Amino acid sequence: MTRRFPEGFRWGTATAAHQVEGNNVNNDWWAWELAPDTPCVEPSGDACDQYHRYPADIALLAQLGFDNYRFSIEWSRIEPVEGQFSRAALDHYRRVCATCLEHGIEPVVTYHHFTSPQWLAAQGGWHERATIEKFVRFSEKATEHLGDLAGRICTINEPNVVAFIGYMVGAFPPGALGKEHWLTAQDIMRDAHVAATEAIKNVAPDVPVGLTVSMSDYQAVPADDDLAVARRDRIRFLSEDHYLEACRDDDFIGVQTYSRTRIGPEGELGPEDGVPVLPMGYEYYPESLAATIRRAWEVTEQTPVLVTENGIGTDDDTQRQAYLRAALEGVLDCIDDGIEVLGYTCWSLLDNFEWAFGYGPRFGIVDVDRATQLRTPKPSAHWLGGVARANALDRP
Ligand code: GCO
Repeated sequence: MTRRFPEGFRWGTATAAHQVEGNNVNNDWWAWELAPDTPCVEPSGDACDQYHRYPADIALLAQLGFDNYRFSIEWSRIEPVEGQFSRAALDHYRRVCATCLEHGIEPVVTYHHFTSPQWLAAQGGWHERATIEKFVRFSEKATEHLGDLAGRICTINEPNVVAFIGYMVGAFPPGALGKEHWLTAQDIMRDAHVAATEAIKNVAPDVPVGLTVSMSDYQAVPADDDLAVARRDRIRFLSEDHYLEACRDDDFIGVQTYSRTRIGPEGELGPEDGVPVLPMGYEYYPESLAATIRRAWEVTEQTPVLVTENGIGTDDDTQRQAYLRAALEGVLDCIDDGIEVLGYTCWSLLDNFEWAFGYGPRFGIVDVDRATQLRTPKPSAHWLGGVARANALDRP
């Protein structure tokens, strides 16, 4: 049996500047990786050297069968010193967009994916309200330069992760500063998204603009326990709805999902016995994608959904393919139920720098040899590219 995706459904993969470009020496993450007391296992170094190798990566993506590429532009390269914009860096990203278009690929450009210029971090970063106007100014500049080539723009990637993992957990910069700073950063990032969207629209009214949110299938355990349900709803509000509710008028909402989170009356429960656990520490749970698409659609009051990230970090590519297949079955179920899903983006094109985890977890559908930078598509890349080309999922 074959299940078809709607006509015009987009198929892509995603990467982020700092995870693939290499030598982003001017941002807060570079400093964080090299600082002595952070949980980072290794520095990003050359990463995948994509700053130089993007033409071959984009050609490979097209050859595999995809028509979307989600990547981010590096603020610290474009504005290395406050107020000084690098024409050369902007031209670089213009060439990246142009190369995508030459290969029939729509560029989906993210303006902020976890990294901020060191000068911004020194001024307080995302817990300072003044950051909003700086991000707006950067967004305007970027859009003036790239807006005519961008197919779609994502303002901020996973603000909920930047705020929580940065300010509460302390695994991301600036390091744990406590609850008050976390909640302040949440508000500022949400407001920055709203302000940047308006600024981008003023420059490029026709380019769809949205936010990407890290989502989890939050489950109360037991499902009918009032305390567990209340706890789950509170966590879900703080980490997801806070943003989703601000995206009701957006052109799309970017859903990024990897697993589920089980919440009991006392708090988070961790993996269930018998469910495989991935190297990232969470469960193999492909059903989470459909659950989060449904929630995003509901909470945003029907903002069209673009899956902007989904996948797993694993050394077992057969497991990855099974995960992607199951997740895509869920996407089809959502579409059957009338939810507008615009496309699917796999995280990631390349094995890359997984933040504090370093190069251990392998999310790529393309293997990267760390010594030679040689790219080798894994079987899952050929398989997913084939699904993209057919715009359909064959059931074995
Ligand atoms: C994310 C991130 C990626 C991660 C991916 C895998 O937005 O969380 O966008 O940078 O690498 O999620 O953990």
